[in-house]
Amino acid sequence: MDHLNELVDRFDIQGTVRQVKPLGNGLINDTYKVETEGDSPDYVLQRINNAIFKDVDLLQSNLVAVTEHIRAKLVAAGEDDIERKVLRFVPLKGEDKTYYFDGTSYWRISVFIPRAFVYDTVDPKYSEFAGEAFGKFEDYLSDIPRKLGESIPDFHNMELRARQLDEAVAEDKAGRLREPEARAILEDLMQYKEQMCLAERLYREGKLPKRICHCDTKVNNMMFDENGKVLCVIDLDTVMPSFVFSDFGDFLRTAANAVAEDDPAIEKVAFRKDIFEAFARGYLRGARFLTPIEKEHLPYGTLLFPYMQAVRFFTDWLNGDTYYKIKYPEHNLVRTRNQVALFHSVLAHMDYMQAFIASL
Ligand code: GN1
Ligand code: MG
Repeated sequence: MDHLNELVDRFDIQGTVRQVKPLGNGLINDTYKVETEGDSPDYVLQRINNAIFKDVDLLQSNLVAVTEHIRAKLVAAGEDDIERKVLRFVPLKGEDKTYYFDGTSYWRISVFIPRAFVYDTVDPKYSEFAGEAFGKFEDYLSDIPRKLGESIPDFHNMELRARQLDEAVAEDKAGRLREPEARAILEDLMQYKEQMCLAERLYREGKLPKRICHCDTKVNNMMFDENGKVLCVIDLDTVMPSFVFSDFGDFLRTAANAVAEDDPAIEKVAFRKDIFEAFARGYLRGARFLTPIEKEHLPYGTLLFPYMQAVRFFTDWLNGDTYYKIKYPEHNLVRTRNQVALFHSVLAHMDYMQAFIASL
């Protein structure tokens, strides 16, 4: 039996394993599909990226708390097909723990959701479904009794991201600030720093709440059924307390950009109003708990995420590419240019977005 099969055998799964094979193309964790014989469920085996998620115990106890809470809500609402609507993590044989440390890596297993589809881009119709599903996801978790930890501390804290940029600039480890373009990008970003750190200030003033958010609301972190209806929100590693802007803004950062986040053709970068309007409509239907200050600042949240991502990509560029996987030497610079362009496109839509949100 090879190592993967041995790992699977530690977990309390049903059925007999037929094969273990690579699944998907995630950038953070390594993922495998575990196929079993006959009618037993299949499973997903993952190696948890322990360099990014340093406290695996906290991470897994967040995931169990979140999925159990959502499952209880679905049961209470009398939903059918619940096993396809929320992930289930499998404990080790004879233990409550849902992860295994093999001396080098941390592993976990969840039940594979059959007949489900994942997409990388959305049209307005799917954007509205996604908005409602992410809004509902936060709504389900708005009364979770267990206090969740931050699986990546201060993950979406703009003040921290700005500080990390300041440090990268001070050190200029890769000598890249010599380039006039890098200095121009820096100057541009710095102009908006105070404005973009608004959420942390409102929080300190007691005006803005933190809630349990998904914090990685990409279109491809959601599964659809065979009829195009949202089944289930996945990729829950970053579920943690944050501002609702995390989920609203990060979705639109990827879905409402006319091109991919690393497309070098920055003249094609544009904020898509049709995707924004559909997503906002769905989200406001799902996120029934929103306070007026949260709703009013959704346009700010839409602007914040291209900004934060530009800062993060640029910081990594200055640091010599140590965080994000790159496919070619200038990848982080190309990503930065793209996100800066998106930021400016969103900025030009602030009044429009405010009017639209107020109309809902
Ligand atoms: C990372 O690997 P992926 O694409 O799920 C990052 C996100 C960034 C994103 C930018 C843990 O997510 O915050 O928005 O890259 N995740 C982490 O593409 O840092
Ligand atoms: Mg992901």
